[in-house]
Amino acid sequence: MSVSSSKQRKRVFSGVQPSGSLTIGNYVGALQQWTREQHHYESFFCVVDLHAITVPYDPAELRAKTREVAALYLACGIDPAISTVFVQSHVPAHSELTWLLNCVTPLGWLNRMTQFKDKAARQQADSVATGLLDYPVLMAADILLYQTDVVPVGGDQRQHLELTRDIAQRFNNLFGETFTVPEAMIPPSGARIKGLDDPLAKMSKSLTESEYHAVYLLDPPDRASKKIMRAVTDSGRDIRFSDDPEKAGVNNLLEIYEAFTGETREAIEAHFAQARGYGDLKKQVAEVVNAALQPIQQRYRELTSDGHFIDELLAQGAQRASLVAKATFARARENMGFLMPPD
Ligand code: ATP
Ligand code: LTN
Repeated sequence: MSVSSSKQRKRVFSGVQPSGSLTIGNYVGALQQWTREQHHYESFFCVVDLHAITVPYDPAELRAKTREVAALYLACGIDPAISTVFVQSHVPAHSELTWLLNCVTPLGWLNRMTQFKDKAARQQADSVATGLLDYPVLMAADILLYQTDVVPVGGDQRQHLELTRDIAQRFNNLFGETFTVPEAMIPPSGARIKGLDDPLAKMSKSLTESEYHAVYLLDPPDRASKKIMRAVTDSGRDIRFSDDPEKAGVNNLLEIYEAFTGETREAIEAHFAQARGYGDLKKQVAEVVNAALQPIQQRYRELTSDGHFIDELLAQGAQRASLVAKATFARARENMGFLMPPD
């Protein structure tokens, strides 16, 4: 595959933080879309390690999860022959462009971000890192460096995408046409899978201690089933898609079923009209989830059995990504009035 700094096709860019083990929420919101869209766009899939250090973390865990997340991209179907897979910190232009964008981003725009407010509220006020507030500017740099057209993400990232567009437009107005203004691509259903233990909260890979919150992509089938069988529902029997917060648990299970089977909502409701209560629904959700996870886990084991394969792949990915990122960064720097550095 050839990658050049000028665009032959429309581009996709997206990333996941190595801040924990990937969940079925990450799969539905991100990876499922990526594996489909890589055939239509020139694609860059990044393990965003610089984002994962914006909250307290353990260095050994970061190292292990960075490799694990990269291997899971491939295990879920990202094809390195057609897509570029790399680690954010391997391409220094991500950090460098962030500084330039910081200087065109009004502080008020960052103070409004709900993810910042949520994550900051979980920590002691005097230990919240400046990087947590600045997180969306780093994300904008990720996306804009690749002249990205489309960003496939879950519904929780909509606000960050709007901010990226605002930053790109402001930069282009101030300094001349420099960045493509990207669009978000959010799946119509499953945009926000909820916690199994708390169906009003987003399923997250790092924000809970509860064993029954999330199904992880590497969970063995009995563990995944146990979590799904214990999912919080309500005291009724009606198995239908619904916006009623009382029915959020059943709705979440149905959305998971929908995302993993690709069936229509009408077909799913008709299918479960005969079910004997929520136990039956849960059993069938567990079956479709495990059927999808098994081949992913098998490929993951194969990919990680050779200790160097993933590192080599990431080294190649960083080279390809750097070609594009360097060209955009040079243009941004020049348009902002910096002297080109001596060779
Ligand atoms: P963390 O809990 O560490 O903040 P996270 O689980 O929310 O992380 P991210 O790395 O922030 O995961 O997100 C990676 C991608 O997965 C993003 O596109 C995000 O929108 C998507 N995603 C994360 N959780 C969900 C979810 N529950 N439902 C749908 N998409 C999700
Ligand atoms: N903030 C994103 C992760 C992320 C990302 C990106 C997603 C960082 N940089 C660039 C798409 C494009 C999240 O999902 N929490």
